[in-house]
Amino acid sequence: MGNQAEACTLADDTSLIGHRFAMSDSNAGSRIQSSQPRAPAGRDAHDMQASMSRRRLLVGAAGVTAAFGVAGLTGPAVAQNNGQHGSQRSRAVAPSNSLSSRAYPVPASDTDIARDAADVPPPIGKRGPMTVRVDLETIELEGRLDSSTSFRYWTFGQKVPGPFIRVRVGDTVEVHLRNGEDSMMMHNVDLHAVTGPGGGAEATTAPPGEERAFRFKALHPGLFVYHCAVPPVAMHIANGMYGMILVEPEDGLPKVDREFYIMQGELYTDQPFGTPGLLSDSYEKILDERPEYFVFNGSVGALTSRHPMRTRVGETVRVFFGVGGPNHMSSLHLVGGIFDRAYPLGDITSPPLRNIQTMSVPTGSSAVLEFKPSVPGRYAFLDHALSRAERGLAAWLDVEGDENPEIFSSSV
Ligand SMILES: [Cu+2]
Repeated sequence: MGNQAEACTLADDTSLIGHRFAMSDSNAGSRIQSSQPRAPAGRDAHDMQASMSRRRLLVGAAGVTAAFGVAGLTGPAVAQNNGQHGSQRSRAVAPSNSLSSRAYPVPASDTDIARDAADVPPPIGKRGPMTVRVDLETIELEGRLDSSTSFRYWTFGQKVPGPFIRVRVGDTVEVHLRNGEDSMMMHNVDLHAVTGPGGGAEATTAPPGEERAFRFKALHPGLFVYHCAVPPVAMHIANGMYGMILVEPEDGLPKVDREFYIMQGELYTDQPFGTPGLLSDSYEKILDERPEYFVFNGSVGALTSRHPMRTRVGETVRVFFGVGGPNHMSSLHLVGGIFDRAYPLGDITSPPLRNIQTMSVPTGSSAVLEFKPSVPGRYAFLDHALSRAERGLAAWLDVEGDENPEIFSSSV
């Protein structure tokens, strides 16, 4: 295919532009497939300035589309953009490599994109099936990645993960996706709870400033991942576009005292882990599946120093856990705790596994974990692939209450 041949010659950002052309086409399906970007050749790190250049280029590209029409998108037109972008990119300097940035340091954004794990809507309760409207807004924003590091996230609702959606089996769900005015990219949503083409992705693909909607019937109970599915899908997910939808069974889930919402993801930055300043995304590292950061709920410290989970001795705890990925599965472990019940793969209707030390959760999947802390203290959720703890992956559960020396005592 012509487009495919062109895409081979393009650097990543330019391919995204190509994709944006494709997505403006009403017959975009085949073009989406054919405009998959390839690994960039020697891509430089780019900073916000470069990102803004990309935005200008995208706007410019849209103009080209209007002038020539998508059918008229020819090799030379794309090559022109590519050349333009190349010159922009050669001027882009990563913050960490810029000498002037040491003399005039710009503080990293402290905007908190981390979703509090306690941000879970209440159980559905007793009711029959009904029609439920879900509104999602996709927002791109610079947010805190670590104490002195920020990143330009792509989000559902300015938080990572996106909002926890809660419906009942048999519900008709009307999903409205609005792409923010300031977005640079197309976005959409593929919900794994959907039975239908693309999980709703094609039906919700929206350019900046526009809204799309579709409707589905929730046929299967379970805990399902949703994510943006605009190509390159891995990049949209890596940059923060994932969340979960719980489809409760007819009688709901057993009552517990606390419910928490945690998702694991990876961030691929041009700059090495720990570099201060605004970091840029690395498409090359995404293709190589070599993340710099592993995070729970979007950022380093999201569920430790920022929003630690809290409970009390004797309370029942349920964790809705999912892996956005895009590439690395999780070996979820609670240090100093054992999961009384674990529902693998988001299956909440089969009998649970019992007495589980570490739960294996694939990407694009989930697990429900239940336990009752009996000894106070600080507990940590980790991926037992423990190198990832050195790259940001940890969450704290603080348990308050009376000591229970019969079960645990540090003095013998
Ligand atoms: Cu997206």
